[in-house]
Formats: sequence, C-alpha cells, structure tokens
Amino acid sequence: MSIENTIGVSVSGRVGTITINRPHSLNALNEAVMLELTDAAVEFDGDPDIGAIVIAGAKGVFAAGGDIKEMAGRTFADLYMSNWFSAWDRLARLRKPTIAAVAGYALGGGCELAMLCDIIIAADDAKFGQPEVKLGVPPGIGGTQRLTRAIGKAKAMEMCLTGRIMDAKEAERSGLVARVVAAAELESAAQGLAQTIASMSAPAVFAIKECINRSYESALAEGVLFERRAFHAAFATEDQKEGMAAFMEKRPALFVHR
Ligand code: CO8
Repeated sequence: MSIENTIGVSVSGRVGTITINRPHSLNALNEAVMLELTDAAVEFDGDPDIGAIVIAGAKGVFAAGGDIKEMAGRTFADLYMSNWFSAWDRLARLRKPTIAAVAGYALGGGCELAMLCDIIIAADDAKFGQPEVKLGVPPGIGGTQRLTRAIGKAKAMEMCLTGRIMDAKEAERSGLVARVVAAAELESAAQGLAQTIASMSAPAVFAIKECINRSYESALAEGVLFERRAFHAAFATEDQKEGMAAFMEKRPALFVHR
C-alpha cells in the first residue's frame, strides 16, 4: 500500500488505525502522507470487518502541518494543475466514523486533518493552531471553514489571523475536542471509543454520521426531515429488530451490521 512508508496501518478487533510516521519532521504532511493515509482510510472504509477508523501520529506528535520544505518552491500552476490537497476530500467522504487521537502538535494541516475526522480526542499536552498566516498563506485544507464551525467566528478569526496556539483545555472548552485524557492514556481512550462505536449497528452508525453531517449543510427543517427518513429506513434493517428484541429480552444486542 505504501509508496514511502510514511504511515503505519494496524487492525485490532473492528478498528483500523492509521499512524503518521515521519517523526524527524514532527509528522509533517507531505504528498506521500496525503496519498498513503487517504488510500489506507478508503481501504478501511470499504472493509466490512472494520467499523471505525483511528488516525494518530507517532512519537507523541499528531502533525506539525503541511511539509513546508516540500511545498516552499512550488508555483501557483503546480498547485492549481494538480488540484493539490484535493486528495484530503476523500477523508470527508468516508462513511465510517473517524477519530483523531491528537498528542502534541496539531498545527496547520495537522489541525485541519484532525478536524476532517468526526471526533477529536486530545492528550493533555495537545496543541492546536493554524499558523499558516506566519508563512504568508491562508490555511489550505478547510481550516477557515471547519475551525469556524467548531469554535465560532471570533476565536477562529483570532487563531487564523495570529497563528495563536490553543492548548487542550481551551480546545475542549471551545468545542473543538470531545475529550481530553492524560497523554499516557490517549491510545487506549481512542481505541476504546472506536471499539465502542464499531460494536454498534453499522447501518445505524452510518445513518447517524450522515444526519449529523447534514446539519452543517441544511436548514433545520430539512435536516430534521432527513433524520426522520433515516429513522424510518432503520426499520428495514435486521439490526433494528435485533436491537429492540435484545432490549425487551434484557440481553446484549448481537448486531450483524445489516
Ligand atoms: N514542515 C516541514 N518540516 C517541519 C515542519 C513542517 N511543517 N514542522 C517541523 N518540521 C521539522 C523542522 O524543520 C525540524 O527539522 P530539522 O531538524 O531538519 O531542522 C524538525 O521538524 C523539528 O522541528 P523544530 O526543530 O522546529 O522543533 P521545535 O520543537 O523547536 O518547534 C514547532 C516545533 C513549533 C512545531 C515548529 O517546528 C514549527 O513551527 N513548525 C511549523 C508549523 C507550521 O507552520 N505548520 C503549518 C504548515 S503549512 C500547512 O499546514 C498548510 C496545509 C498543508 C497540508 C499539506 C498536505 C500534503
């Protein structure tokens, strides 16, 4: 799968994990990471034995952003003609839930990669920021859009316009991350969360992710109607029958993911 082996891939139970592994450059996201990571994620998304995907960084760092050394010499024509960064859109299209396990720096493209995931869990030493302004560029893979939706306009403006770094506590308080854990517990917390999600009915999980994402794209009434139809459709699945029977029979549900 790998071209330069910039990532590690592993499977535990129904969880697929992708670990960015370029510690000499603080896991900076070069083109190889972009292609290898998105390929691996798409592969997990198509694997019926995987129910959730964790994205992490090796050696106590998530990612210190796009690889500045790789991109410094590129021209407008290079980026425009290759539609550079568009491969990241593949992550936004995954149907399975993705969890970013963020330790240390999540800067620039690293913060944007975390925000491309459905849930961010942070170690207490995590640091989030969009410092691109200091390099003379705006964020490039959704930072101005997703950060604004996550933490609101005032804080997103402040962070993107100054490059200020936000610590884990502030990120949790601001709604950017779901939970902060001790750094030593990050991996087990992210795996535990992913295993819990992966044990649920996959059709229900897919529908919930679609419905929540729809809330960003639609008016409230349209979103509520979309959710109602998803609820109706769940009654066509075996898992709905099993889940409700298990409740009434006072036993754990055994989902078959269809
Ligand atoms: N790109 C390339 N190399 C990097 C990057 C980076 N983003 N970040 C760190 N490195 C390298 C350093 O150059 C250094 O290498 P060397 O030892 O060869 O000099 C090594 O990693 C260690 O870094 P430092 O010595 O700087 O470590 P410090 O602990 O002193 O500082 C910081 C850590 C604060 C994280 C600092 O390294 C830093 O500011 N890094 C840059 C952060 C940044 O500006 N990020 C935004 C980049 S632009 C972007 O993300 C746009 C989106 C692109 C998406 C691309 C997808 C393909």
